[in-house]
Amino acid sequence: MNPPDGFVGGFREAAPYINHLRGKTLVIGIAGSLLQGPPLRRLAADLNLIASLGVRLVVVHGSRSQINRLAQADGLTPQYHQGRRITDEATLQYAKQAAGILRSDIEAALYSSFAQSPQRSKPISVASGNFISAKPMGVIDGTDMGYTGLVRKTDTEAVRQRLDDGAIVLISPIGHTLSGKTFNLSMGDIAEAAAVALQAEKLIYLIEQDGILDSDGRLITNLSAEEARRMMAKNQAAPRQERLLRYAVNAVGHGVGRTQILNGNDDGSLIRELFTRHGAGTSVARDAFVRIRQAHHDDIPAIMSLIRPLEEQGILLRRSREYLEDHIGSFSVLEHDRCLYGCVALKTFADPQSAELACLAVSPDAQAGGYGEMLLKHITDQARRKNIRRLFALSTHAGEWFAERGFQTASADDLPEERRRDHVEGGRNSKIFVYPL
Ligand code: 1C4
Repeated sequence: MNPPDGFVGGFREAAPYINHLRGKTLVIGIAGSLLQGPPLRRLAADLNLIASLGVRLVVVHGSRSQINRLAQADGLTPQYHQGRRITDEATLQYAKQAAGILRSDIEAALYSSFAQSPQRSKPISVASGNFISAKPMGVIDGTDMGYTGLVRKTDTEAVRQRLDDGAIVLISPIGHTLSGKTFNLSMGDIAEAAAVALQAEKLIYLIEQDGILDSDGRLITNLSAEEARRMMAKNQAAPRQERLLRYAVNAVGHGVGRTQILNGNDDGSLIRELFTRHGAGTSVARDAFVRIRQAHHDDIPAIMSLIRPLEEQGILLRRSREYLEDHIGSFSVLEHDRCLYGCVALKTFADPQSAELACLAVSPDAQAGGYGEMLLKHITDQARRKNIRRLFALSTHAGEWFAERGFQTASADDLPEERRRDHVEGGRNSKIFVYPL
């Protein structure tokens, strides 16, 4: 086995994601608090890099913390109703001022990160403009929200034109009405509306927490729209997190592929989310019915009918019913609409740092739809949680599939002792792959 090579492995893992995202539109909403100092410089560098790979970027910036600072400098206390800012005349001026300063700072950061990167002869241009029209929020429960507005419409044609020209589109949280009035909008609203209007591949929110947290403060990595709705119904999310969940659910319910909520202070989180299997933060997906879960004894008949034909073709090892009954705890199954479409097992060894991805199968009628990739991600996440450092896979037919996903070729000598014995005695001559975690 070659020594684990972080760069080569990482590059191989990233390549399919780079190909997939080229030409796709991402809408990225960034909290105002991240848009200064080192976080802004790092984000600008990452945005430049992503745009240079041919990904179409629409960036929406927030301005909450900047508006608060301007108001507080004048001795004013920001007023909120139901978590929304009440915008009076003075606050509207702060909002305009903050938007102008932020736009200029972001442009400067994008420009300077370009200047430090060797890859281009010409900076990626930044297009801003009146892409968003607004309407007043009005009076809520007797409280006049003043110049706080809602998104009326996104000018998708204008945005698409700028994206076609190769620009990064930058949208400020300010909108105008046809009668020429200006309203203070929320970054979250605009990003959601733009993602839906543009039918974006992903809507991403960069915030100051790791993502959506459970009641014990632990990161929830995956939520279906249905699970997110349940969390909101049971008031299990803090108010600001609940708002993000609502945006996420609305967006995926209206055609956006996925919503991702990430920590923008975590250096490289955006790159990890887009170009690694592990991803980052919380992912909210539209499909409420596809899920991977721990297998139960009741699943054994369905697992057997999935794997028997593959065993007969010599693709999978033979596993008796007794074996499955004894080892069902190491199996996970993928189900769609309560039908089983895939399975995988994590086999552990005496060496606690090594494990094997085994018995991976996706039903023939569901192949090439990403289920194999989902099962692989599930098992690498599970292995990481168990502090496993090397994930092996042995295969007679699917070597390319693993190589394309960042696995490296290995030899029998690299396998844990007990697996090496079985491999040699079994005489299957399977190819051996390893994925360093
Ligand atoms: N080789 C290369 N590419 C393949 C491929 C293959 N055999 N099968 C599918 N692909 C490509 C598709 O063409 C598609 O490419 P595209 O169109 O996107 O460019 C892409 O992969 C689809 O990716 P996906 O994420 O949608 O994948 P799924 O189709 O959902 O699932 C499986 C991929 C390989 C899991 C699926 O095709 C399948 O179930 N195949 C039959 C079973 C199989 O080969 N499983 C791999 C087992 S290796 C054994 C054991 O029993 O433990 C043997 C151990 C031993 O000692 O030999 C394992 C691990 O279970 N080992």
